[in-house]
Amino acid sequence: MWRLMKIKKKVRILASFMAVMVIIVMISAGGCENQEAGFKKEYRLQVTVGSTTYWGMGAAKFSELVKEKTGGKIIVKPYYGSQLLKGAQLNSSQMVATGAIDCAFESTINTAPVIPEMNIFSLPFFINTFEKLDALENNETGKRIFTAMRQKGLEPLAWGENGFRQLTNNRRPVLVPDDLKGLRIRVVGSPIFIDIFRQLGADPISMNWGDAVTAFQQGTVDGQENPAGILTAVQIHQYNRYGTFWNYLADPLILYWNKKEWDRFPQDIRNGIKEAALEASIFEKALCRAGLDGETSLRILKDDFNYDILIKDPVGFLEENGMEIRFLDEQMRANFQKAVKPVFDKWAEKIGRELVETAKKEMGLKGRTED
Ligand code: X2X
Repeated sequence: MWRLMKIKKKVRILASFMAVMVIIVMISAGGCENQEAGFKKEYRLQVTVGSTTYWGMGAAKFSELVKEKTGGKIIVKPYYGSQLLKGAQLNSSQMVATGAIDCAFESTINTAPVIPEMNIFSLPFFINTFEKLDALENNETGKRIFTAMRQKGLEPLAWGENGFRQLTNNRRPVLVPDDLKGLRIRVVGSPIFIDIFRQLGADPISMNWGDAVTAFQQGTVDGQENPAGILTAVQIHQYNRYGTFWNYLADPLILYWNKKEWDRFPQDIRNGIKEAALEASIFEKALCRAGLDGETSLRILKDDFNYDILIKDPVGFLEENGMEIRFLDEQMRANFQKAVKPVFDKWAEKIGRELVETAKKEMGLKGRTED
């Protein structure tokens, strides 16, 4: 009798142990994979900046559209503020290339460590209008960059935009190169940025974006350079009074995916994600250009996305908040261009003269030189 009870107890313990094991196996299977087709429960999207920036809003749009266009099979979750990289934005492309992160909505500046060709957008005083930028993205220059990405394990899906980068500071108006002398300017830790600002006589301080915002707040730098959409989102007028809108270089974004993972997706899933990327990037670009390209982007937002953007005139917004914004005319731009020419030449060499020449042709600069 005693023996029988002992056996029954053992069986009960064993049965509950097995039940727990079955539950654990079921949870972990459901937790990692969408069982039906072997998809992950979530694909992680690296985003450098916060969710309230246009760039961040573009990431959210992409996530929403991917879910819709893949019938809920693929869930992309944006991780803002470079959380997945503990702030180290320049590691982004390497992490996606190795598959540690699935995908990114990333600046060409932050992707340049893996794809040096992307420095073409950071050549100082080279690309300065939306038309020229579009011409590069949509032609041979853009194709060559996409090919280089595939060779390094990154599948490009669509061009987005951060915008033309503008200078702000809390010391004085910057209208000629000499005005930059001695100014402590926060820049991204990408070497071309250090070169440009050193050449212009400033004191460039490289730091990640997360630290940069703290540096503005604490006044440990005199200024920074970023596009209008970031400046309004971060309320730069609270820290910097002077703005120089000089379109000194372009900062496109690219939505990209780890190539190995991308190649394993079935065709219908790839089509769905690609469509989502193209649509989200049209929306995101229009947010970044709104009020800076006449009526064009404001109309796209209203007519195609039924979206009423809050800040319809970013320059006016910064001025209303106390900033003094200056635009550089052709002659003033030419002065900076001349001052920074050694850096242009050094980096044109690194990028590859041929690609730079292709870009010049595509921008209609044929027969003219940059200096
Ligand atoms: O760090 C910056 O300045 C930012 C947010 O613009 C980029 O990621 C390039």
